Amino acid sequence: MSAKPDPIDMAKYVSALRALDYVQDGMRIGLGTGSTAAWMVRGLGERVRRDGLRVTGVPTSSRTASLARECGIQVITLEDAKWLDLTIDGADEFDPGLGLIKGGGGALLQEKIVATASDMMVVITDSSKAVDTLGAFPLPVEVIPFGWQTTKALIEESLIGMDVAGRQVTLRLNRDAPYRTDEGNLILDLHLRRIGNARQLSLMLNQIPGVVENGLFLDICDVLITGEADGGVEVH
Ligand code: ABF
Repeated sequence: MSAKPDPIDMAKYVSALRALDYVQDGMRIGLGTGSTAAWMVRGLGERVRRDGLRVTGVPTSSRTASLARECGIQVITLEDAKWLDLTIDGADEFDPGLGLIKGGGGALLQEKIVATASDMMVVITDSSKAVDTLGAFPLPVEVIPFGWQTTKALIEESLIGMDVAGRQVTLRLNRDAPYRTDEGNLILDLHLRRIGNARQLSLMLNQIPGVVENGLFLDICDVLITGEADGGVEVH
């Protein structure tokens, strides 16, 4: 791979390259979003170009689709693929049970659809994102624009009965406009600090009218790879 990472990115780079060991010729692969996943896409492109690896990629965001095409990876839709052999994606936070918080990059909906439509999910990250209990990273929740303030109020109300350490909910903004996902939806960030029962919270959130999906990925990650700035990697 032509570009080499600076020391800060080294941990992401080595975890991304280690994940490519799971790629086999002919695979249909879910391509994640974020800076760690971007290293994976570049590395995969290198193997397509240099080794003639024959794979197809289903991107989890428009940003990843553009990068994959630039890297010479054949991009197809999830409808074309029907099912995926492998998804490789990043994460914002992970716990000892491989529970994840994802969505910091605003692509949680497509990421969860793609990861769930895969035989295997490999998550690439670094040890700085390890927590004993999920929640330090604000939990992204995707909501439709219609009535979003009512949806926000319903979420705040439902958090009162939940085992969480914080209950602030904020609208994710990018400069002067609300953040829009590829589907044109909005992202609310839940500043919970500690999530005592992630499964219960996930089920509760997705019952609220207007909520499309939340960034808790539970029982989806099969293998988690953490990279270190010194070039070491650990497979969990
Ligand atoms: C993506 O990877 C998002 O779900 C998550 O926010 C992001 C992590 O980004 P990075 O790899 O840049 O830390 O899958």
